[in-house]
Amino acid sequence: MADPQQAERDYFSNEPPPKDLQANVTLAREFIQRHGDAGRRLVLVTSGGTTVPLETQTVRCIDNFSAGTRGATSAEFFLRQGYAVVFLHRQFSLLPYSRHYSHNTRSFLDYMREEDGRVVVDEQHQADMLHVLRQYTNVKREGRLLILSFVTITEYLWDLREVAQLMRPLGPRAMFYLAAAVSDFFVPRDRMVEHKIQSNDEFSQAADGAHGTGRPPAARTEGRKLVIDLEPVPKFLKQLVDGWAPDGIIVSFKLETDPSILVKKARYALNKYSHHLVIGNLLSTRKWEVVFVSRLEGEKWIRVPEHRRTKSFSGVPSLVGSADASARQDQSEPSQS
Ligand code: 9Z3
Repeated sequence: MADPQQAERDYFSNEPPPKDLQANVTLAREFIQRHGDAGRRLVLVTSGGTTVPLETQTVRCIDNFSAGTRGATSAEFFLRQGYAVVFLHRQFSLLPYSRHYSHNTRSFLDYMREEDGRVVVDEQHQADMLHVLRQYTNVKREGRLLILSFVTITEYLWDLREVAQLMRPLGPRAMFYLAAAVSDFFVPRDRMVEHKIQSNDEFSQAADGAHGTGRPPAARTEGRKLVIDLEPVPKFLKQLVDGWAPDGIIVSFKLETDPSILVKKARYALNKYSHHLVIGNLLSTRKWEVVFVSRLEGEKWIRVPEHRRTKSFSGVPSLVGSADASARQDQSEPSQS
């Protein structure tokens, strides 16, 4: 089996860092140091899906399912518990606090009206919005939320590695809560075509020799077919646990669609990476049941009782976490990013 450290070295030497990496590192370093010095617990919450671009000048990509609800909602709960949160999310996916008023079928403008030439919030939304606004303002005043974003799998992995290494000195005061839906397969840079893949042979780029490697591009047209031949993403969780932040508390998520393998796969991940907790969920029931798999407690299901599951705009029942305003807002199912 390939040496994971070698796989990491190869990955990061072949895949160029995102343009905003240095800016992100500068922000994260200041944030982590400030809260570390204040003795605060820090959590890196990842959220939303990573993409796999098929072309360097990207027109098409493969996406991973996630609206960012889990990550954005969890971030609010961590903030409420006093954590400082680095929120590494897919650009334009849900954000803590603003999620209550975005991504649903209602425009945020529908919460407002004009009164004497001024914008005011409708009476029926005053209490909920005030509640959310107060939490948001508090967090902002205390500078406890740092928002960073990614789009592609490579951007995600570069950001994750840098932030994890910055958090490493905090030891067990640093938590990693990996809710982002991460691509398992990708197109390596040296097998990526520059321009938009053509459906008409006449305009196709050379079918082999991507970047002069002599290897065929990973995504190409053959006749009238689009052939995509992806390579595995290195198992970054192993690197996180063993190298980037060995003393941190690491919580990973496992998303499946087949109920018969969910717990098996969660246990497998726990054994393989030896981290603290795997939270398993099924795509179709993720809003109201999850399974916690850990060495200390074994397997534990957490379910929202039937009577507290509500119908969302899309007709899909969703989780109502508690009686407060932020949880009530979970009733609105965001549209997919
Ligand atoms: C999850 O399982 C998240 O709970 C969801 C949340 C993506 C289902 P939404 O954002 O959905 O609320 O719409 N994330 C998947 C985590 C993942 O991809 N894990 C990888 C793996 O298990 C890497 S740790 O291999």
